[in-house]
Amino acid sequence: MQQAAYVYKKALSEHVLREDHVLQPSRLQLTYELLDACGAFSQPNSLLVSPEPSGESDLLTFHTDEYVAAVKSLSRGETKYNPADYNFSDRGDNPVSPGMYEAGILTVGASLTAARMLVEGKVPIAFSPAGGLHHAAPAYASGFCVFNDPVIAIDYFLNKGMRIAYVDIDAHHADGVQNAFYASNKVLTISLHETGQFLFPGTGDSSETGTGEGLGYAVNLPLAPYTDDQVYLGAFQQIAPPLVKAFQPDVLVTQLGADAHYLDPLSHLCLTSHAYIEIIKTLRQLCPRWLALGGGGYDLATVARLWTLAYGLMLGVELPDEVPSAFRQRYGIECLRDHQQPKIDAPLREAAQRYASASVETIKRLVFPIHNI
Ligand code: OKP
Ligand code: ZN
Repeated sequence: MQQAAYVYKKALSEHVLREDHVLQPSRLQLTYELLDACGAFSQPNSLLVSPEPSGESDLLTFHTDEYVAAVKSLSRGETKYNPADYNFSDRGDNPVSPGMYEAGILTVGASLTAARMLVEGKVPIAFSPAGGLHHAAPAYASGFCVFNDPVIAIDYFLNKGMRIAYVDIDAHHADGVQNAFYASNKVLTISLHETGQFLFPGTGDSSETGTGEGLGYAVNLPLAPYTDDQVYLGAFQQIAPPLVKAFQPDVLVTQLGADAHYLDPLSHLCLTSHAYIEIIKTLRQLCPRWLALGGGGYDLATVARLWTLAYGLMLGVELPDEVPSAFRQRYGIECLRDHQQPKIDAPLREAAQRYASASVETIKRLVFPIHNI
């Protein structure tokens, strides 16, 4: 049986939010080409799947009728709706762009295709790198996200009666996904991110733990700027595996944003590929069914390297570090793994360690008892 599906087609990379926008979907084509150059798609246990757009009814499991109609209309260049009412603005994070509706339904379609393959038992692992748009709200765009494919995919699993654990390693708080399931004990959300004191969207304090029946089913692990591999992994390993194991999900959904890397221009977290590999290896062992989604990541070469490493691990193969020469010459990416580390002064490192430890202790105090840990 195939081990892992990669759900992607070139059209997902061709949408332009704005010429100078920091989120460049072309990173997805770069990732695809790097994977191809590394031979990932010719592994016998790899399945490359081309997605179709989602239907409008899929969007409506989370988004409002009015918002879907507004995105569709604005996407065509019409002036019936006021962009500002849905958090769109020309120079801001969420510009109105021609074709944004089609790009949105194709992205949601990719994540739903991946989700369906898991439910139908076609593969144990499915990766939708275009997905992971975790900030979109029911009635407005946010943080470069128009439609919230993680929530829509989780809604699909919930409709099959499944319990879902969601782990989000993007540098930004997974506010849209957390809010959607804040009162539910059928979805455990865990977000690790740079503290909202310094980074968009400003939420995700460790005191946010869910409400009502959902109390203890939202988990936040905020981290300080300059958090490095060792500090991150120490915190991650103490929180994510025990909680996911206690919850016993039917499916693990992960958002694998690559913006916690030290070369990323948007966050101040300082991970290398080493931590990223360890995280992926840990996630892989947590659940027999795994929907992996993409997410943030604004240094194009870093995104391509980290997601190539991730899909290699999903296939269970150790991809060679050295990038084949044709690709190296075309794109200047020499190795998949990092061979340099960020230099962090001792006082900053220690402050980051203290911050991480405090977040971990808060979660252990507020959340662990609810799961009998
Ligand atoms: C999306 B993802 C202030 C700047 C905020 C938004 C960042 C969105 C990140 N207007 N920028 O989680 O990587
Ligand atoms: Zn992010």
